[in-house]
Amino acid sequence: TILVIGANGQIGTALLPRLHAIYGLRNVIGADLRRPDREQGQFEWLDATQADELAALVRRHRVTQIYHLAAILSAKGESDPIWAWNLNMQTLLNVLEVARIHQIRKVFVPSSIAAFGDDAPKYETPQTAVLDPATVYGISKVAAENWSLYYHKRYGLDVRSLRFPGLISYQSMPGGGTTDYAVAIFHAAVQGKSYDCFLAENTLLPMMYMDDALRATLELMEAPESRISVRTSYNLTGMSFTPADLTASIQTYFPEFTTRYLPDFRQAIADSWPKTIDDTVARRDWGWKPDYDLTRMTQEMITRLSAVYQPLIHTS
Ligand code: VAH
Repeated sequence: TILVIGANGQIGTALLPRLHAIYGLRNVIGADLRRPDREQGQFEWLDATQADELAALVRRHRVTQIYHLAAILSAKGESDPIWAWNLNMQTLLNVLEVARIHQIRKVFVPSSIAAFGDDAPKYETPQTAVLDPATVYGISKVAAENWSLYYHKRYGLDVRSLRFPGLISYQSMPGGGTTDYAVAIFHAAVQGKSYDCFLAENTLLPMMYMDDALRATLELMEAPESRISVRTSYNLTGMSFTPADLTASIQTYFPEFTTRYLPDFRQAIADSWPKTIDDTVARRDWGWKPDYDLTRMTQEMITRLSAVYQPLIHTS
């Protein structure tokens, strides 16, 4: 059985249907502390900070793989650093320890470009760099990378990881991420509203459409263990763009659409991150290649969200 912890988060919500298609509804368990917006297969309430609850669920469902997708993101984490650190780290350590004890075959633990700080090159940020993250979220991701490496080297645990860039998706509402402006902007545009962006118009950030992120995750998890040379976390990217680039792309569909730029505390978080990522190692080790560029992502997001917001045409 495949267990998805954080099933109701941005990645979890989009990943579940993919796992159902591959493994079948009966072999996938979604677990979360938050209510699902809509039911997607088997669901279990789980507080992953409680090791005994996690162990009991793993035993009850004979779990063989774990996707650990629960975490407090960068912007939200800054509101209560110790709480965010404790939640991100306690859940991670519980996952690694339960996986070791129950001989879980494979574990996926996402990292983020938030693991990089000002001591890493901003352009074509390399796989190996000094990691001095500016946020609690980033600190917890660097710690997670090192704990994952430790459990692999000491116990042979097959734990795999990707440093996701900003992820854009239509399946869930924008959350506490610094890159979530790139999701919220589409919700505004398809409703005919303008958008107040919390980042400056020229803020260049690495981004990826969710379909690419899900495919990268599954391709990494299906790669032969002999191909995996990175046990902290692989650099990965789809594209890089600025809020101005994204606004211009949206305006090809909604010419009247406008964005106002009102940077807030999240600007400093974004400025500490890479602007473009070098993901050569992922391409070399397991054949990574993105499918979505800004044009294709914009088309997909507008099509999908228009269907959500388009009031049903009443025939009566
Ligand atoms: C965030 N979406 O903004 C997440 C991600 C690189 C960004 O880590 O916190």
